[in-house]
Amino acid sequence: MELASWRTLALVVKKADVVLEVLDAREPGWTRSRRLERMVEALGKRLVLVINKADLIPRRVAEKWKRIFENEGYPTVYMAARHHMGTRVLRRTILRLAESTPVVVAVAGYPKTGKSSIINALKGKHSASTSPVPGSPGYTRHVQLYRVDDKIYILDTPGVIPVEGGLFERVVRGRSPEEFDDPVPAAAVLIEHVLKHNPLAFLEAYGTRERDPYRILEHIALHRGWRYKSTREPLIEEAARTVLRDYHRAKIKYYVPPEEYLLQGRGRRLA
Ligand SMILES: Nc1nc2c(ncn2[C@@H]2O[C@H](COP(=O)(O)OP(=O)(O)O)[C@@H](O)[C@H]2O)c(=O)[nH]1
Ligand SMILES: [Mg+2]
Repeated sequence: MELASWRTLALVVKKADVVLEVLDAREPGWTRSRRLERMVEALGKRLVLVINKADLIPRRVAEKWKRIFENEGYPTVYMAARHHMGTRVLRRTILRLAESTPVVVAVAGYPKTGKSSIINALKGKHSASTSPVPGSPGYTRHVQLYRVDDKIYILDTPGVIPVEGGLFERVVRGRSPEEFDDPVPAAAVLIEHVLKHNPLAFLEAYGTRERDPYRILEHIALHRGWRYKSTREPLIEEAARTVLRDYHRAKIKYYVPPEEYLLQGRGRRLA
């Protein structure tokens, strides 16, 4: 299980030279954490912003996010870790920042942004053949250091940012569906937001043309035969949990125009 606390996160950051802050390409603004960035800077480590799940957004949009973040002074890459795309550029960026080699890399971010996928992508397809570095001092059984190549070592324990914020923020920052008292308002907020940016998102994901969040949840529940035993009403709570889960499994596609992020001012959008 991934334990999310700022203390654990700090322990991971302290062990690294370079920290990758993993963002969801659909919501790079909301999945950034100023608090993590300040911590990395305060501890004297180098930061790379990694826009992951870039296969879900147009390339020109990914390029635009990259330019915006680089203008803020952060080295930025975009990638699709699940498809092992972008790892070469990521490795090059890590090496460019390394003050000496081997460089130790930590992967941090909100839950479900793709930290484990990035660690696996860096380890390579033949991760069975990559072995932990034996006898590396200060590394317990739980925190292992993997050798990616001669120059790059990676911590196999991701740094998980604790999920905070309002309902919408908690949703896109990966709070798990089970952790919401009522998953229905959480899913409704997400659905409304997604529809604003991609009116076809739920047609593509669930085959429904409905535009009302509750009707979309009803459609999903009825389609899958989820009903209350007593009343036979559609079990929309189950549908809501499904939507929240599917969102993080990258089944729901949309993008936010980066111009919107610039207009709203970065200070307001970052925790
Ligand atoms: N489409 C897409 N899905 C991804 C990508 N990277 C990760 N995912 C999916 O996102 C979900 C969370 O990924 P995971 O690596 O477990 O995230 P973690 O919680 O940050 O470690 C999984 O369902 C992954 O398959 C990506 O680049 N593209
Ligand atoms: Mg993980």
